[in-house]
Amino acid sequence: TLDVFSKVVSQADSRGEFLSTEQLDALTAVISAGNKRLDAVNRITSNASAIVTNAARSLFEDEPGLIAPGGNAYTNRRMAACLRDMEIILRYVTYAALAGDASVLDDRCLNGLRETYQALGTPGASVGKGIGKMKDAAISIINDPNGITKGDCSLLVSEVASYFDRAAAAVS
Ligand code: PEB
Repeated sequence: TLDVFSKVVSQADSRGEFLSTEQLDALTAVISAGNKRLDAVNRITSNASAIVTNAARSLFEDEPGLIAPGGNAYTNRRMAACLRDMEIILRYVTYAALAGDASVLDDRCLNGLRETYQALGTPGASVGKGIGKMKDAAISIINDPNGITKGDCSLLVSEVASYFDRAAAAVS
């Protein structure tokens, strides 16, 4: 299959014409949407450890039972597993955001995760809450106008939000 650039070339060539202004404008829009996407993914990626740590801290503040004796995140080993899980989920969300497609998130991260948590006695609803906190942090980082000309990112933001929602729904 041809990418959008090759497609436009082949359409113009079949008419024996130069590329039209409309075609060039449409390709400019493709690039600009891609730049927004890369910027958003880069922002999440370079803030990943802060996003994970702050979300976990806030989750444990809301649900102190998780880190008290008997809680699923009690002991350093389980705390480490919990932070790692949140990092894994955030990583797959960034993959989906880059690809513009949830299938890598579904197939390689979410598939069977609910059952894994049930088997481990890990409260899925709490994982879901942690994911929601990562979502809020990621969105405010994407929307931060600092250092860039602020454009309309609403479509991209709702797409990225949908990947977090999808992950939370898969375990809650
Ligand atoms: C999923 N998580 C855990 C395990 C697995 C996953 C497979 C068991 C094996 C292990 O401990 O490493 N692994 C993880 C994942 C992928 C993967 C997402 C995707 C590709 O391969 N406990 C809490 C919080 C929550 C938590 C609510 C937010 O109380 C997580 C963090 N996950 C948690 C904990 C464990 C775990 C394992 C605490 C350890 C549980 C235990 O060993 O008792």
